[in-house]
Amino acid sequence: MENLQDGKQRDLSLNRSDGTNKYLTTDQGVKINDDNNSLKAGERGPSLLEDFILREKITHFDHERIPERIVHARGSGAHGFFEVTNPIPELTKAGFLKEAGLKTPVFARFSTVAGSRGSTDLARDVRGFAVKFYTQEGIYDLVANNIPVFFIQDASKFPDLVHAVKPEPHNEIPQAASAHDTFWDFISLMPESMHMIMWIMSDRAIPRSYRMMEGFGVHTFRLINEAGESTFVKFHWKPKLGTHAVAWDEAQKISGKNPDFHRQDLWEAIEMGNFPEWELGVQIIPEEDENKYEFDLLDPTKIVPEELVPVTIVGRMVLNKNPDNFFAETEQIAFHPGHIVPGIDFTNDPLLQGRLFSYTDTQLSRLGSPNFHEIPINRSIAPVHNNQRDGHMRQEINIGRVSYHPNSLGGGCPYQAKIAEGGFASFNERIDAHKIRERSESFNDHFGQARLFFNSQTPTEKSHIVKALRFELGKVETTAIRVRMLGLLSQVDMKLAEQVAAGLGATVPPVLETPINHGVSPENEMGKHEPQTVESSVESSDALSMLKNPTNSPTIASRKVAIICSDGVSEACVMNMKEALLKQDAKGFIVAPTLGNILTDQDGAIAANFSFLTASSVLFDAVYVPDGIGLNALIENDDVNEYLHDAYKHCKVIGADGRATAVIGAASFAAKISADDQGLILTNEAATKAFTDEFIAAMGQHRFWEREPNLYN
Ligand code: HDE
Repeated sequence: MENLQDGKQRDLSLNRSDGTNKYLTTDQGVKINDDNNSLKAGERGPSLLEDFILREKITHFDHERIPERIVHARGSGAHGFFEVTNPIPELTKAGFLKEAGLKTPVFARFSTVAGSRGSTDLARDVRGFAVKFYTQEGIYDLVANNIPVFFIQDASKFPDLVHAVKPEPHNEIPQAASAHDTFWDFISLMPESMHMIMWIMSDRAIPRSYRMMEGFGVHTFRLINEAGESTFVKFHWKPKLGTHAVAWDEAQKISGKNPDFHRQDLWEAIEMGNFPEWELGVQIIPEEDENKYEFDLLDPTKIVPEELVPVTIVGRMVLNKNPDNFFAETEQIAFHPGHIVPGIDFTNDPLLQGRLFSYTDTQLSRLGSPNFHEIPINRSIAPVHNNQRDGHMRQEINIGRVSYHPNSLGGGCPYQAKIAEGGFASFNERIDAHKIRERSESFNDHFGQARLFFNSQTPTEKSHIVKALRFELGKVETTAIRVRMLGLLSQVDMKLAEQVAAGLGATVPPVLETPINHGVSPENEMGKHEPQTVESSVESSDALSMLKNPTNSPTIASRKVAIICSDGVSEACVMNMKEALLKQDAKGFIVAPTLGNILTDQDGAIAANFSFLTASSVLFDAVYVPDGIGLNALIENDDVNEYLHDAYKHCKVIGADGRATAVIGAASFAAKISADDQGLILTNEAATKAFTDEFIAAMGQHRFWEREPNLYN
């Protein structure tokens, strides 16, 4: 049972079974005497059909898999709570946002989009950031992403987008990757995707951790207050640990060394008590400002720059409990942007409107029944009474003869709730329009905010975007697709297009070829839906840059350091570093030539956490080589060289003290080391506090990207 401040509890023991001290039984409760042998006609004879124990076990096994999510198949989740810090009752009547200190249980699931359930966590991809709030007024799902815009403006293009990015249908290659022809073919014909392309080619698409990602509701929603008045709102999650990424080369290597990197990171952080935390913020836009901006609030390819509307923090989310069973909880959880509670409502964003159909529909094929709301992880803590009945795997035993409304035989029950009693009523929006299949002209700007995003990036971030585009388009085999993309990029930033072109051995086409069929009907192809650039009224926005992000704090909590050791290592140095890291809630791990004990310079022993074979520098945030005797063993070790080489290449902090500085001196990159490199902490003294202080302060900077050659200059 989860105890929450407001007294409401979510019964986590529901349907739980741990089997401890219990007999093994069949599904019908019959105790099993022999689970190792099937029933046979004689010792060496054939198996008998009558063996109900064997048949039940195998039948269940044969049906263990359910269809994976069509998108967002790969994900990880955790339980936690949401707590209101700054209530906004004047804007919303939603109970879970109304009262300071009120806690609501949540389950959050983070995911990649394109890959299958077993694919790598480190794919270049948008991340899902879905949160189920078990509120006292019913389930509210905020089904968000870690990028605030989307590829397309209308739901009807979603199946096309997903078909294009998924592995190609003839050979099912490549897995969990957008770097292939069909994806870029589609994108090159869909100029509306250019803003999203900027984000997805940025380091946002390769987060260091789920715990270090922002989350965005993408669409504009509505908040509704007691008086029935509406205010437009954009939702933001801001991570307490800041927003951080890995390097692209690193991401690819992590995918080989530990494809569960993000899953394990989330799991371990929670097990160690480093509970991930986010603030929930809202951008509040009064109804009368609906048409005030140069972009349309209903267009999901646009953000509302924080310079125009600041983010107001309303609460915080803490994830403090891992699931007990991945399948029962993380796999079976069913999110739906249409799960809303009184006080929140939709807008007419045509992408959101399509989503409102899709999610329940997909649960029917994925979970197999309209009763998916009865699965424990999906159950509302608010009581559920209605006349929905029967269906596959129905759990509830409805009592009585009445299953319709209105009725007199059941005394009119269950009865409708008045709005004042908490009954949901949709916002009373006036609609007076023609029935048309059209895109609004206010959605025509495809480049203005792509440019705003690009202009807001630091030189390092721009360089990473160039590199990502060179990689992705470099994997495209069809020249015409590359050229079309260069044309579109030139509309965002000419130098960006030129730098990408240089990496592809191509040139930017002089005229933008208006893509055929770019998401409009044939009548409109060359007419009023020409892609446009509307200059943003904001020139640059720090909130869009990860490196300039004002919410990033220099904490190293939960970061991991590889301490490279061999026999003769200085015990004082190892202890000094480990203790200093622990004080910051970070952790040092001994990595050595083999597992088992390492002998110290004091003839003591330190147990290795990993051998060079079982870990890799890409799995750590920093590398430290402590002083010691016999360090030649490390200098001559190819694995150590690779550790240091990768850490240097991925712009991580590298530290060495005492005689260990010679190990860095012998590393492949030694000749390139610049005196200005603040990420290389080298000192001749051993085990000093000054050294660990400097090392930790440098780790707080996350990475030293200045080491890399800049591709955008
Ligand atoms: Fe989703 N999306 N989506 N999506 N989406 C699904 O629902 C869909 C979109 C998002 O951890 C599916 O249960 C359509 C935007 C997340 O379980 C499916 C459209 C955003 C998750 C579906 C979109 C999202 C999903 C697949 C365009 C960011 C994972 C399995 C109209 C705001 C939730 C499922 C989890 C999952 C449809 C676009 C976020 C098929 C049709 C925009 C985080 O229903």
